[in-house]
Amino acid sequence: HDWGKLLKDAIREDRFILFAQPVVPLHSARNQHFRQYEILLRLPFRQALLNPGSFLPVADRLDLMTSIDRWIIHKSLEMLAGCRGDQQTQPCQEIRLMINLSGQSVQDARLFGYVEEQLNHFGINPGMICFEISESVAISNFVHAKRVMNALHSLGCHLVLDDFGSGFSSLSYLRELPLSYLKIDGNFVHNLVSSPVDAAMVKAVHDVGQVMNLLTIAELVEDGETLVRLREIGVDFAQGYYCGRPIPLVQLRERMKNER
Ligand code: G
Ligand code: G
Ligand code: MN
Ligand code: NA
Repeated sequence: HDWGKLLKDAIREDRFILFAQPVVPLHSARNQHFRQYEILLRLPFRQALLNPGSFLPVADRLDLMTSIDRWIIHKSLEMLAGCRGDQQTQPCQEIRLMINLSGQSVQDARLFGYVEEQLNHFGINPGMICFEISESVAISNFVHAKRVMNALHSLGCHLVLDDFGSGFSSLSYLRELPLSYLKIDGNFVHNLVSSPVDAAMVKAVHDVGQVMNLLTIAELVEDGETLVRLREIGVDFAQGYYCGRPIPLVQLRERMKNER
């Protein structure tokens, strides 16, 4: 199959579908009305929905990632604007959308201008947007990553270092990035209950986050026992099938509209 053509057509013809997965607080009553969702990309193909793992590597090789990330940013902000209803007030103030940025977007000098323009166009408070950049992307393009993260932070957007721990080489660069959250790599979370080494890793990452005043998120939480352990460790947020499956973004928008 011609994946290049499929992906280019999908961008041009709006054929991707966005899902949203809740990132839920593990402790605080203070965050009860504040809801966060990670935006996840899916591609319809022959009556199925493909996950990013099966098509993003191709998109990356074909230099399509900046287009795809921009499409996701546009659609996510459009969705927030769409649940504003008739009022001219900020839409759904209590929501935050977490949007993944690829390595190509991190190196895109015009990404910042695009984000600023889209926020203005839709009248969205930048604090409602949080960009996720994976640790491996941030380390391998540190100069670019630092520049783009500082620029997005200066706009008022939040930042997550995603998959943190997978490239646990040095912690010193953490001090140089304007982060709000660390997302603990799911590979450690997944075996938290059965593996003392993985449990120690999760605790170590959380402790680093706490000392640096960063909120921590554990991903890939698939059972209640893991959730209990995460709460004991003190991790701030959890994400995974046990806490909530990804749902289509349009479904989330309807839910939010009805709650207004
Ligand atoms: O949804 P899934 O678990 O299959 O995603 C696999 C990986 O693809 C994720 O870990 C994430 O890094 C990446 N990914 C998912 N959605 C997006 C997206 O909207 N944009 C980018 N750039 N990457 C994404
Ligand atoms: O970019 P990133 O690694 O953050 O994306 C996380 C991916 O993990 C999402 O694409 C989502 O589809 C997937 N995911 C979310 N929760 C679970 C889970 O509990 N188990 C598994 N196996 N995958 C999950
Ligand atoms: Mn992510
Ligand atoms: Na992740």
